[in-house]
Amino acid sequence: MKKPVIGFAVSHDTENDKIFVNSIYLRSVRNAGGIPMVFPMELSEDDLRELLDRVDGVLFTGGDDIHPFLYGEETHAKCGNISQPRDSMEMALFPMALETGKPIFGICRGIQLINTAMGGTLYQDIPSQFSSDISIAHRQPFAYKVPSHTVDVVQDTLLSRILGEEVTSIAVNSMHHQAIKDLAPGLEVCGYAPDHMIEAVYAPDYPFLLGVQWHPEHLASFQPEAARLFSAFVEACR
Ligand SMILES: [Mn+2]
Repeated sequence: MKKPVIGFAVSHDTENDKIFVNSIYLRSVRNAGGIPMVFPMELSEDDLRELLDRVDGVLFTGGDDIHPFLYGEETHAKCGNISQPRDSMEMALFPMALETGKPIFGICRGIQLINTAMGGTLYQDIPSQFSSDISIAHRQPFAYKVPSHTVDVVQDTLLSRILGEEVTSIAVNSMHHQAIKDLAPGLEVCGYAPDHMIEAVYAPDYPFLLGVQWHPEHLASFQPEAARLFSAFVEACR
């Protein structure tokens, strides 16, 4: 059987003007049966469309913050670094991919990109903008491969179908200082942290569109739930 090719929207090291992707993302897709292909930035719309034609699905990876102008806000004092070339490439790629109906998977910044591109907003800095009775470390103080908080899986959603309806909670890692504030129209929540932070979203009216706020690529080699996210995505790309 032909293997699905997955197009990767990757990071931009703005200081040295280099693009890069953590190999563990590529490994997770390879282990799930896909062939990863890295998309460059600064492409014309026509070239981006050409490239999109040649892949079976798109994965938006983690990375720097998204420019707050893209969701109609001024830059908060605690907002982090942004990359205009990355932002414009992804903001052009996302609606294009959506038009094709091809599977879309967003991880960390990826879920935030999906929400922004569909018209939602973000907390620019969780510690100063989000409060809850329960204290959850969304920027965990230990290694990525060690889960740090749980996510409640909303039943009868894409996430619950991927994990199996018997799975009501999963342990995830957490390395984000931004998160979804106002959910975009067309998206629904399929996972919440115990402090009610949105940790996973999907689009009920789209074949396969999943965003997760954690980093399953660091868990997929030993946690079946994390591996299942990649295999479900790659399967959807077949
Ligand atoms: Mn989190």
